Amino acid sequence: MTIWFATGNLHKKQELAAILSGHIIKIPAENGIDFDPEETGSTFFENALLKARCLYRLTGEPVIADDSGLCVDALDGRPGIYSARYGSSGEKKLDSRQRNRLLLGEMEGKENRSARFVCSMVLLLSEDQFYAVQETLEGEIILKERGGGGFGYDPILLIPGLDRTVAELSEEEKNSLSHRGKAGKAIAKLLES
Ligand code: ITT
Repeated sequence: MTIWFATGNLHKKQELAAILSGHIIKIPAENGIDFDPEETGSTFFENALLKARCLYRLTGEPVIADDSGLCVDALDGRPGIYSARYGSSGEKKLDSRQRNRLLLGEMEGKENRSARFVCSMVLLLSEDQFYAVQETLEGEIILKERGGGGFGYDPILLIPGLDRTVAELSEEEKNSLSHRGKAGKAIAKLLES
């Protein structure tokens, strides 16, 4: 099946394409579609549905959308749905490394290091027919970045049972336990049924 993925994030595309390997995953940027909807929702789910609907209106074909982020307990769940924009304002845009440094700075001296990645994923089959799943990957904010794999906040989330950060996992290992991997597998099952 050919499915659109409502994302501009190539890392997300690579991860999801590995899970939905029996399907063709198309993204707007690789198909000449200008796609950058304003994420105005107040939850991961609202933003995922908003992105899915926006691309469905442009393509008229089944769409998957993912809204995800890092929720840190000691920061009352921040950066949460604002993870991609954390520390940015107006012209000032931070890259991943700068965002990680900013977050480690905010976490200085905090005893409670618990945090999780959250991924809300929507499979939209037509304007009013969709399936939604939300998954997490539990971990702890490490003191200093570690690892060169993955993307975004992966170098600062430690998986305590493995004593490795998400950036120290192979792509297969990350997909086997990550928020996006688990959500993607649930969507894959739906597509098979
Ligand atoms: P799209 O909206 O185009 O899909 P995006 O990167 O802006 O791409 P989000 O709005 O969902 O996606 O923001 C998610 C941010 O949360 C992302 O930019 C990363 O900073 C972070 N994030 C999400 N999943 C992650 C993962 O698996 N590993 C590391 N960081 C992740």
